[in-house]
Amino acid sequence: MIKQKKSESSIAKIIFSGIQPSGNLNIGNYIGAISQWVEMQKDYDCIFSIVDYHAITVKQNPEILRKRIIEVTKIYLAAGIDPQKSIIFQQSTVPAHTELAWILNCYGTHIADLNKMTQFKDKTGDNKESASVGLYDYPVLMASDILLYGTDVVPVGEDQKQHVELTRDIARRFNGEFGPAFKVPTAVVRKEGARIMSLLDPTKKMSKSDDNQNNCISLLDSPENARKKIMRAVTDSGSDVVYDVENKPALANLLTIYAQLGIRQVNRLERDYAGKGYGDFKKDLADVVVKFLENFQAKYNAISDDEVLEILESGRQRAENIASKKLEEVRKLIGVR
Ligand code: ATP
Ligand code: LTN
Repeated sequence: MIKQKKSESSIAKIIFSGIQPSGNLNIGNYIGAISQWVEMQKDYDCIFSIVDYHAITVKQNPEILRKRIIEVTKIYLAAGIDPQKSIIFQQSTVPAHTELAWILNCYGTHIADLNKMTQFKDKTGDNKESASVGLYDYPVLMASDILLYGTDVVPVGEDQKQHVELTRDIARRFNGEFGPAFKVPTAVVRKEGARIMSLLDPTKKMSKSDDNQNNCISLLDSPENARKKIMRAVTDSGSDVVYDVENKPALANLLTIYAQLGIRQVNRLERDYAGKGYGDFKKDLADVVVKFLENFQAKYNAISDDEVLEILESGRQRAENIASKKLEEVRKLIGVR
């Protein structure tokens, strides 16, 4: 029997994911999200967005934001997202996202849902009253991103699972009221590397919007700066290189980074470093990180801005084509058409 190509099959599953152009993307974003997207392209129809309207839920400098949209696109491309196969587009260029978000604000989302969102609580702390309404409503825009495309699977880091759960609730509620308009998506989180921790505090997530950039290795850090950050990363008491999240959380995090970027399993690393100390381990990890960054940045630097603009325009057209149909169906269901 002739094997059906994925694009000709009617059952190819759909993937949607996105990253905010809100800071310098780091190896946490790469390991937790982008690297699994690259693998998934083989088996799924993929849509990857640069979610700029999510980024403005906190203040952004317009000049920097404009630059970062191009930068994040280049990062997707350098990591191996193939624009011939997958759709790459900028969220704000497809207005269906914000329009559906409004409809879902009215149908499907309860205030009690948003009050449970831990990301909002973590990001605002004691300053909830002065946070933007957009930051509070952020998960509804994310639900609309996902639901517009009939998404089956949403590959994300650990911190985004709750938002995908909410998306499922919203879809079910809407479908319950108006009929089966939306597919109910599932979050997929990597088994290892779904939550890369800060280099200076292993109880905190490595975050691109952290004020202290020594917490993370940016994908565009100079290799030498990255080396320094690894050598300065905190370790735990003791000296044995063993994976023990409870008692050695900092080392466990470094082992995960090594395993993911160096493509060597953690238990193999434990064997390789038996009898050696943290110093040797960190030196080798720094080499792995430097090699990874050099390779990644060579690809990144070879991509021109013009190429990016062309890819985003073609992605916009393909995304718009899918999203506008779903939105029109929803408008009819709720009675505004
Ligand atoms: P910020 O920290 O600025 O709020 P972020 O670094 O979480 O943002 P996002 O754009 O919100 O970046 O996330 C992009 C993707 O990267 C998401 O799928 C998210 O789960 C994943 N991700 C972010 N940080 C990490 C991390 N430290 N480890 C693993 N995955 C991560
Ligand atoms: N909130 C996500 C970014 C994001 C997203 C999405 C991820 C916006 N829309 C749709 C997956 C699917 C984050 O990572 N902070």
